[in-house]
Amino acid sequence: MSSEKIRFYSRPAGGWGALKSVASQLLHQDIPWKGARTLLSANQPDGFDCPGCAWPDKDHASTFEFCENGVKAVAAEATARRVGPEFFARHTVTELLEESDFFLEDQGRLTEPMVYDALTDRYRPIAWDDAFALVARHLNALASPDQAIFYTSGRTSNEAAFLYQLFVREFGTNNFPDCSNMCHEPSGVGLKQSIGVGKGTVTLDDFELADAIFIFGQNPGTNHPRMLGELRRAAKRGAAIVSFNPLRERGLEKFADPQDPLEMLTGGGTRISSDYFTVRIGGDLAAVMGMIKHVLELDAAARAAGRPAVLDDAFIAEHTQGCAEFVDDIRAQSWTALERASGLSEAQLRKAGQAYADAGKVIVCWGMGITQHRHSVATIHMLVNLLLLRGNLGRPGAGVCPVRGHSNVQGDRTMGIYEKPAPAFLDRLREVFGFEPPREPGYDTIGAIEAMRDGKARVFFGMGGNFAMATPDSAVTWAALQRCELTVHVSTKLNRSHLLHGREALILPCLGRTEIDVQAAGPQGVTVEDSMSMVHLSSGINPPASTHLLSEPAIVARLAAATLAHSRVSWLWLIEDYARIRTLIERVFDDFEGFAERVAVPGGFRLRNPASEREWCTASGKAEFRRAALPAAFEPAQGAEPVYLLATVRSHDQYNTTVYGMNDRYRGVYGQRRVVFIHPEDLAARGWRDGDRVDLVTAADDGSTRRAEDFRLVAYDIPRGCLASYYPETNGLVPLSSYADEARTPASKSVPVKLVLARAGAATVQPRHAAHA
Ligand SMILES: Nc1nc2c(c(=O)[nH]1)N[C@H]1C(S)=C(S)[C@@H](COP(=O)(O)OP(=O)(O)OC[C@H]3O[C@@H](n4cnc5c(=O)[nH]c(N)nc54)[C@H](O)[C@@H]3O)O[C@H]1N2
Ligand SMILES: Nc1nc2c(c(=O)[nH]1)N[C@H]1C(S)=C(S)[C@@H](COP(=O)(O)OP(=O)(O)OC[C@H]3O[C@@H](n4cnc5c(=O)[nH]c(N)nc54)[C@H](O)[C@@H]3O)O[C@H]1N2
Ligand SMILES: [Mo]
Repeated sequence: MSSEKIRFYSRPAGGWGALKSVASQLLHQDIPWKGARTLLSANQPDGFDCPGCAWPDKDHASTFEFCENGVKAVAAEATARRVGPEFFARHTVTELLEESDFFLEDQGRLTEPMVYDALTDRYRPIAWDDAFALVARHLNALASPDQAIFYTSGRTSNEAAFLYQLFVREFGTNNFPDCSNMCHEPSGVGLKQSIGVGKGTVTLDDFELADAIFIFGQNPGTNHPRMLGELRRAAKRGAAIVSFNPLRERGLEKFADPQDPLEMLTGGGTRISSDYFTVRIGGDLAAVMGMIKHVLELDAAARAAGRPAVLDDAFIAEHTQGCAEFVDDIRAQSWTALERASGLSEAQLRKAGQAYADAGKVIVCWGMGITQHRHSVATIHMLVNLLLLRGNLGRPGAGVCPVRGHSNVQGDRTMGIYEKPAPAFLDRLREVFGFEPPREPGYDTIGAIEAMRDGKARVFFGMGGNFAMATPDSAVTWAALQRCELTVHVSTKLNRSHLLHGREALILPCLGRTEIDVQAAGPQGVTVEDSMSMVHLSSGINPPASTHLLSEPAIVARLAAATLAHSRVSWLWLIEDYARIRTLIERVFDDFEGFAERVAVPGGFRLRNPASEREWCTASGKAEFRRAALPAAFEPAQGAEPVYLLATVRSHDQYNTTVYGMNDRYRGVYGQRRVVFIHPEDLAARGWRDGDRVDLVTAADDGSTRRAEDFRLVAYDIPRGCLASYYPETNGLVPLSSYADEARTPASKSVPVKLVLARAGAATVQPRHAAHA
């Protein structure tokens, strides 16, 4: 681990830095170089799907495409480290709570089911059957099935997710909070309203045809490194790549492909973005409105001069509704208001609008910088509006691309992990399985926390993930979890959620996706769906981390068999051969017709996406122009105690709540994570210096004090009034009541905070770091 320092990263993303980082990660996980290649060979036609992210692979059959953070994700699972019963015997839970999140995960893979023993304040081993009996006893003792909560993180396979939702619905509830609630929920909600499908419409082929690719609020160099391959090819053939991001992200600026000998030799790279707009946090809605305003003005001028229109009149007439009112609305916006809200000048907004108008085919991508605000759904509507104006939907080289996070988060939703299931889907479950599924909507993530807090939910079951650290308002959430009668986590690694437990608690260790899963019929594969609706097989190739591990489908099936005395489902028979589960999936979802044959083809198959065929499953039967009010411009309070907007983001060395290391190479941060990026003039305005240490305090008048202590200020190229810091250290600052309208995704990219100088003496002297503006 390197020591604390801040040093501007001047090289392209990727390149030798990436290779070096991989080598040190393998060393750290005690993985020998020899054999590392097979161990890590993700995304091969007959191997496993990379658990790193949901970005697709060309035909899913390409030779190993190098991805630094994919390697880190696989290495973290393939680690030689183990956290077994001896470890738990040595440490009380109270002691472990003192350790960092990095320490907890870094202990290695969980090896045996463990139960909490209140007498000794320790976890001790428990037999699988006893563990299932314990959960069953709690579930069956509840006054109502709605008192139980079933969380899902997004690595769970289609087969496991399908069984899980089936079990929970037969048990009797729709309480399915999932990581999607904190992630791309606004994309699902907004797209469904606008174009009738809550998913992206493009494929990788479209990336080869697009004339312009717009990237809003996404950091692919860190979070979807394989996407840089597509962007690099697009840039090389001259496509415009336009980025909107308050931070200058290295991966969006320049990238050197570790598989390109020339770029590696010369230390050169390919420029990625042709234009980069450092929009104010939360300012994208206004920015896109500004782009549209410019496009409308271009169109009016063209028509007046007798030139061809800029808008696609035929598409608008045939396929959309609401255009006229929408256009009036945008025309009525003043440039001053748009400038204020976006933090960009009229000239910049016009330039971005021009890049859009100049391009024949346009793709719009986005990530968490768009979805984790109060007005996220409105922003997504606006992105769709922009595309609709020139018919950039449902044709080659154009469309929407919400870039998903977890590798099967999209598939989990497809399989029915959703707290508001459609009636038709429930009808189908009833037809196929002969039980009456619950009809009432269940709790989402925010709702689940409130229900536990208020004593309305008593059992928490987590299928993967790290609920305690991923969720907002940590003090409230932690107390809520601790109020439960029983908390259960199906996990691969130790994390804080295991330590903030209910009166009784279980840790159930499972196989990871990279591992061989042997059932009665032999080794099993599972299926996953990537960010572009491609469904394909994934088969583990590594020996399991421990002989005691069960697969996720086996855990669900055995729990269901233990819990449901008169089940209509032959649980244990189903998991003998996962093909049997796929047969059921095929019977429930029409889109999976011929599942077995279609998924056997290398690369798998694409689920139908009506919007990409210009079939609009919306209320009106058309693609809808949707109007949005400009959110009140955030005015940093002047004076002694200014309020800033804080975005909580990922470093280069983490996977969500899993911290792999203390560096964030591309942002020049080494050996530390408690940093806050701030504009140099905002520093100067307070009489502070780069390197000073501060506490962050949420500016909310709800009576609670939310404080995160001792962060190092780092002067950075970020708009004034905006701050960025890492998740999950800052999750305690996000109020539970602050979330996206309609989608209820925590607004973790726009937290109003004040800065307070940390106690004198806490500060350590750091070299001064010039902002690289
Ligand atoms: N290595 C690695 N890969 C991952 C993950 C990981 O943690 N590590 N996580 C996975 C998951 S679950 C997800 S959802 C994705 C997340 O991938 P991303 O969507 O890239 O996630 P973040 O790092 O949270 O933030 C993205 C960007 O939003 C910018 N941003 C912040 N506020 C705003 C704003 O108001 N407007 C705009 N335009 N930009 C803003 C930030 O500067 C940052 O560059 O990655 C997935 N892949
Ligand atoms: N402030 C703030 N909060 C955020 C975000 C943010 O940007 N800012 N991002 C949000 C987003 S986008 C997301 S997706 C959520 C992520 O929330 P989660 O999905 O809940 O969190 P992860 O950190 O991905 O989960 C890590 C744990 O998953 C377990 N695990 C890993 N692989 C497997 C597996 O194969 N099976 C099982 N059963 N368990 C496994 C390990 O035990 C590990 O400790 O966090 C959200 N929270
Ligand atoms: Mo995510």
